[in-house]
Amino acid sequence: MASQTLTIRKPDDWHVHLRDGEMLIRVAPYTARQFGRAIVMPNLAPPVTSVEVAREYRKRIMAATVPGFTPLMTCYLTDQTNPEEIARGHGEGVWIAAKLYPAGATTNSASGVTDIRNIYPTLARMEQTGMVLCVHGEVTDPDVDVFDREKVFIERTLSRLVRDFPALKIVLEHITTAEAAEFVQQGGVNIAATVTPQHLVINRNALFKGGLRPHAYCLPVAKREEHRLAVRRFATSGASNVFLGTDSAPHSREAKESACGCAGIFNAPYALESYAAVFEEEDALDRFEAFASINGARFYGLPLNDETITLERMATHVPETIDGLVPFQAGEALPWSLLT
Ligand code: OTD
Ligand code: ZN
Ligand code: ZN
Repeated sequence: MASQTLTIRKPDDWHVHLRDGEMLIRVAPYTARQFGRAIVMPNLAPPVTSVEVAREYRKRIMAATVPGFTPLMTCYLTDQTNPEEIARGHGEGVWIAAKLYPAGATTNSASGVTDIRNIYPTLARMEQTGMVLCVHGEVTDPDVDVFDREKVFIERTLSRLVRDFPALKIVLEHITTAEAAEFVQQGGVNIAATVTPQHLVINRNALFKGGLRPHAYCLPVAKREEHRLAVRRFATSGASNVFLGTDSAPHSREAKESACGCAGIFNAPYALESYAAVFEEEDALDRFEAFASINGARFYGLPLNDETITLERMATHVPETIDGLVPFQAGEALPWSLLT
C-alpha cells in the first residue's frame, strides 16, 4: 500500500510576491504557513532598489507573519543601479540576491533594465562577491511572439551572460519551456532554475478552456503541453540545480477579471499540496524533499531547515476564493494535505 504520510525537512519558497500594505497582511501568512524562508520579489511600486527600503519592507513582512518565518530580500536592478549599493546590501546581510527584470517584462517592471550592458559593472561585482542573480527570463521585444519570449531570451541574453560571467550564480526563474530546462540542465554548477506549481500543472489550453480564464494567466505565460512535460521531467529528475519557487503573485479579483487583466497566479495557500500531487504523478515523491527543501538552500549557500513538515494522504479541497482572492486550482481536490 502506498504510504499515507510524507515527512520532509521544512521547505522554502525561492520566489514569491508578498506585496505590501493590506495585501501583504492578507497573503503573507499563507506563505509563512507552508515555508520556513521565502525569497521576496522587489517589484513593489516603487520597486525596492535601496538597502534602507529593503530593511523597512522586511520589517513589515515580519510584522505580518509568525516568528520563525524568514523573509529573504532582493534588490531590483535598474539601468541606474550602483554596484556599491548592491555590494553593501549583500555585505550587511539584507540582500540575498538581485533581480533582473528586462524593462516591461511583467508586473511593475517598467523600471527594469533596458539593456543588459547597463548592469555589467554590477554583475561583475556580484560575480566577485558570490551574490546570486535572479532572472525573469523573457525578452520584451514586441516583435517576438509571447510564447517564444523565454526561448529567445536564452538565445539572445542568457547565453551571453553565462559566457561573460562564468562564475556568476544565476537562477533562471519560473521556467516554462523545454529550451529552458535543457539550458539549465546542461549549464553547470552556477546556474539553477525554479519551477512554479502552475507550470507543472497547466498548459496554455487552460487559458482558453470554455472561455477566457484570467486566473490561469501569469507571466511567463503557460506554454504547449510538450513544454510542460519537459519542465516536469526536469523538476522531478532529482537534479540538484532545480528547486521550488512558487511565483505566487496575488492580484485582487477585480484586477484579474478585467478587460486588461493582471498577470499573476495566487498559489501560496496550497503550494505544497500542488507540488506533491505532481511529484506523486511522476512517481518521484522520493525526490520531493530535494526539490522543496534542499537544492535551493544549497545553491544559495544557506543552512538547511531543521524542522520538518508532514503531508498526509487526505484530500485538500481548494476553495473557490480565499480572503476574496481566487487561488490556483480553485474548486479542485488535491490528494495530499499539509498537517499543521
Ligand atoms: N505576475 N509574473 C511575475 C510577477 C507577477 O504580479 C506579479 O508581480 C513574475 O514573473 O515575476 C506574474 O505573472
Ligand atoms: Zn518573473
Ligand atoms: Zn515572480
